[in-house]
Amino acid sequence: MVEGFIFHPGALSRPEQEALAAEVFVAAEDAPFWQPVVPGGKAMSVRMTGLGPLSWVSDLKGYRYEARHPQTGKPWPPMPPMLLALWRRYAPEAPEPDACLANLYREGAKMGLHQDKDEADFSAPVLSVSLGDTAVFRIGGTTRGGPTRSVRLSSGDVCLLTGPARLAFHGIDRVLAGSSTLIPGGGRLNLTLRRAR
Ligand code: MD3
Ligand code: FE
Repeated sequence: MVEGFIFHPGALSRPEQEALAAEVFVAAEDAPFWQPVVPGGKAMSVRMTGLGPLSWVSDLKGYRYEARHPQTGKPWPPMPPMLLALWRRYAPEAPEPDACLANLYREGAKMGLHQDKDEADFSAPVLSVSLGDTAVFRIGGTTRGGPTRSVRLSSGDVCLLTGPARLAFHGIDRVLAGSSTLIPGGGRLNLTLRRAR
């Protein structure tokens, strides 16, 4: 396993998972999940929204962080206090996150192997919270084509990406449909807290 991948399985209780998922779906009434297009022109299978001052967006022009929802033009809804509390608990030394990306995986959605390099400072960690169906997550090293490992991310698991793992190639090979009852309509919700700027 690449150094700096810190896995906290079962970090959130079922009631905490329910409260967090509910908070995100309420926020999504204002900032709907949308399907980003990558610069090559293909739509991603994952749907996304953001919470907090900034969130990641993609379109034909490229990838970047923005303060507004690309479809509504409105600022992203506020960062849920529960998420800030998790960041303070698992990354007490790090500066406060200014972005939360919410990835929604409905049936069949996946995410190809990539690096997260659109943030200004890679010394800040990324914190991920998995909710709903179990994902088959793949993580490698900092060069494409090297060895990778597969890790199952289940509802309530938290992982912190620090040090070399912060720039590791990673992706979601598949999501095990029906493995959790947490998400209304089924699927998986992944929340990543980041320091974008
Ligand atoms: C390793 N999300 O949003 S979470 C992403 O499950 C992303 O939706 C996946 O990759 C998901 O960019 C994986 C675990 C994760 C998140 C961010 C990372 C692993 C990471 C950033 C750097 C290295
Ligand atoms: Fe990523």
